[in-house]
Amino acid sequence: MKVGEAPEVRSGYGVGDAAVGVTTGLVGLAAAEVTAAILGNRVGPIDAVAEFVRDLTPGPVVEWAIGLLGTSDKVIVTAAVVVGAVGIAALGGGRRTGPVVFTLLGLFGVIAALTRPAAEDISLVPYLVGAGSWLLCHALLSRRSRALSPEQSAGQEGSRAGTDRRHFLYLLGGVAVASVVGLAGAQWLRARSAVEAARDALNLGASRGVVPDGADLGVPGLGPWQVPNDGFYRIDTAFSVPTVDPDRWQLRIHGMVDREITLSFADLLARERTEAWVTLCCVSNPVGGDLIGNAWWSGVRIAPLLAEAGVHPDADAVLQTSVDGWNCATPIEVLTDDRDALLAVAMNGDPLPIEHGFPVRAVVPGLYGYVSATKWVVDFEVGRFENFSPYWVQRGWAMLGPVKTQSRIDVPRPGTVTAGDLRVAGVAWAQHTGIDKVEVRLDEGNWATCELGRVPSVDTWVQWTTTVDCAPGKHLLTVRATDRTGTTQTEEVVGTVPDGATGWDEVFVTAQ
Ligand SMILES: Nc1nc2c(c(=O)[nH]1)N[C@H]1C(S)=C(S)[C@@H](COP(=O)(O)O)O[C@H]1N2
Ligand SMILES: [Mo]
Repeated sequence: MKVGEAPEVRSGYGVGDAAVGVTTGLVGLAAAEVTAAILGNRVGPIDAVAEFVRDLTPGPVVEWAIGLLGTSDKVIVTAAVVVGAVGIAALGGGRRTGPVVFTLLGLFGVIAALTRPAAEDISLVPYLVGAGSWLLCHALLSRRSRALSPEQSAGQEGSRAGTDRRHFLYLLGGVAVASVVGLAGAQWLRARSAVEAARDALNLGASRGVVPDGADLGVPGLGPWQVPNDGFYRIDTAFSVPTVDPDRWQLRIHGMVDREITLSFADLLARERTEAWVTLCCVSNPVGGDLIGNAWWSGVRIAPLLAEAGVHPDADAVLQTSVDGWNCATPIEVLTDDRDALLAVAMNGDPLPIEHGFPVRAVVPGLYGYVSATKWVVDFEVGRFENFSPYWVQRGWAMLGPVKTQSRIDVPRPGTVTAGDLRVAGVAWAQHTGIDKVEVRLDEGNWATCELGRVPSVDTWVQWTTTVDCAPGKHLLTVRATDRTGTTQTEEVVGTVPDGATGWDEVFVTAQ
């Protein structure tokens, strides 16, 4: 033993030891946080320590810090606890220092947990897992580190010892990175479950939406006229879905206005509520595609809010920004005319699903989502199109995105059908213009006018159906819609970039 200890005494506490300490520190923190997140503990070890430290800090200092950090306080405090713990852990890489440092850190965590006001709700399992990981990881890494120390490998061939030491550093780096990923994952999981709990606790008093008589034709194979939330298409650029606490949500309306307005979620809920059927669709929807859905939205009309703010006469656009930085520009005109352009809080009677923009998103009838339907919306800047460069416009899409009149065949699916009377059905849409007529033709035959479902307004899609006489053999079914301006959708095939696809939807069938 004496011989083994000698090098540590001679070389003192080196960078290698500190690296072992830091890596060990991260491993234990990550293990504890991941355990707490999986167990669904509301307060994790990092939060408990942050609160403990806060309670030990003089009140004025805490107030000063909150004022300084503002709304990013949570992230900064979490980072500060991690940095603090890892800083102390850096002293624990040595063979003698390790057990002392990590036992003390573990005890500190447990004391923090036990002194929380809701201590009985806090499980100590994460702390045990964390401290256990610390001691185990320290034992493994410090032994390996000592074996590779210059003194120990003095007898070995130089290059061999160098390679081993390099591999050990890679190992430390890899473990540290994995731990940081684990920590981030745990924080995300916790934020997500906190927001889910807040969402579950909300009672918005939104109605569920009664499907108008005759809107849903009930044709087998044709999807429902009202699309349920869990079947609604989803498009966004978010790698991890933003989790916004409704109590902290704010919308700021500013820019070319007489009076800046900042609304809280409670402010929004206190305003007059509007509910409407609105069909939302994506500019990236190819002809025949399914990036479209129809729902019952409950929210607050945007027009009166803009009127209160006092939009300057020379402003022509609102730059809407999401909490995740995504943005889009919407014409003032469509936000202030008589259509139901909403800040929606509920979708089909439930608070917005997190994926669909909880707690607040915009819904604007008649425009593609990429220029109007901002999820997790937090900012409205009133201004001019010429000064805005929104997310998708930067990437080659058009500044203006009115929905193009379209129709889709859903029944039959391509393939084999029974010869004779063939049921054909689908949907057509021209939001805020309305569908006047849908026609179907078999091969190069005459266009047959279809039966249309009833709709509550011009803002939703329309179901349509008809039967065609289908002789045995191969056939092509084609659909086209005419909107209420009398315009029949163009046969010209164009792709989705820059402002939406055109062309007629077709289905090949073989009748037997
Ligand atoms: N924050 C944010 N909002 C967004 C997007 C986005 O990427 N980020 N995508 C838009 C696009 S392109 C569409 S088509 C609609 C889709 O809404 P949904 O996912 O609820 O169907 O959201 C819009 N709102
Ligand atoms: Mo979209």
